[in-house]
Amino acid sequence: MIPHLHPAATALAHAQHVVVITGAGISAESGIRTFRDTMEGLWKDFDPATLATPEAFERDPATVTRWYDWRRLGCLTAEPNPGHIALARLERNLAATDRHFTLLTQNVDRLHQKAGSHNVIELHGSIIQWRCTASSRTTTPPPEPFTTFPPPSPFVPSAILRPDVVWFGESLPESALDAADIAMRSCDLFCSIGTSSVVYPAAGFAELARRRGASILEINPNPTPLSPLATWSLRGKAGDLLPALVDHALA
Ligand code: BV8
Repeated sequence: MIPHLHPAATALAHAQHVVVITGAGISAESGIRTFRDTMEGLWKDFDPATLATPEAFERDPATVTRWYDWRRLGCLTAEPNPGHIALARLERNLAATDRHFTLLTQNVDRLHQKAGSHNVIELHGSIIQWRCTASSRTTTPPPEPFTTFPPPSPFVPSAILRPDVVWFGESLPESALDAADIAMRSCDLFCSIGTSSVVYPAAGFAELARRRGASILEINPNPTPLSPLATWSLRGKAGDLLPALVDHALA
């Protein structure tokens, strides 16, 4: 028993609607670098915040699609870790006891779905899916590298494909925002896991939950701007703390 988990585990055991938001940190233990980790290797001279923009894509679609294809292939071969698996277990248990669970993710790697999570709202889209720049039709490319950059669209001869993610300066999908809004209305426990809590509007959900009187649990090895506002801010890795927390909550 990890004593400092106890009050958070009790809250998890009694919550009626748990809303979880995850960031790149929950996928770190699956070998996927976080968004603000220093870039290394091929991409060490690039800054994700500038590459993840429509302007960069406009200026240099070959480099941007090469970077996303490299990340896409890493996501396809990555496996969910105990943190992802604990959240899928928690969702199953809450559903079985007539309670609610909503998973908001900023991640584009689809590891939550691979771990068995069902009610997943992808706030920033998915790198596994790509979109035609002319028709906006989407396709899931096969699990091998593109052969030309930027990749041609299979739908419109003159168009190209882009990753179906939300770039900086782009709006989040209306459907995702609407689903998140509905979940936040009845949320009584909000868990922020593995995110630096600096990107909006995603980082605003924790503040909204707090204003509405929900308890806030944060799991992160490092402090974030959310930490001083959280009811409990647990310093540690998602892959270590989440399984222990869910074990105690479901015991
Ligand atoms: C928009 C997809 C408006 C692509 C990403 C206020 C309101 C609205 C917008 C803004 C605003 N203020 C500023 C903005 C603009 C901007 C923004 O927020 N900028 C920030 C930097 C200030 N927001 C936007 O542009 C958004 N769009 O609002 O549009 C609009 C309105 C009208 C019309 C047009 C437009 C769009 C934002 C989405 C951008 N896309 N990703 C891709 O993946 O390439 S964001 C990017 O940051 C990531 O992908 C991720 O989704 C997001 C957050 O990062 P984290 O997931 O937190 O990752 P990070 O590396 O930062 O942190 C990892 C954490 O894990 C760390 O804390 C670490 O300690 C922890 N950790 C490490 N190991 C572990 C761990 N935790 C647990 N366990 C471990 N083992």
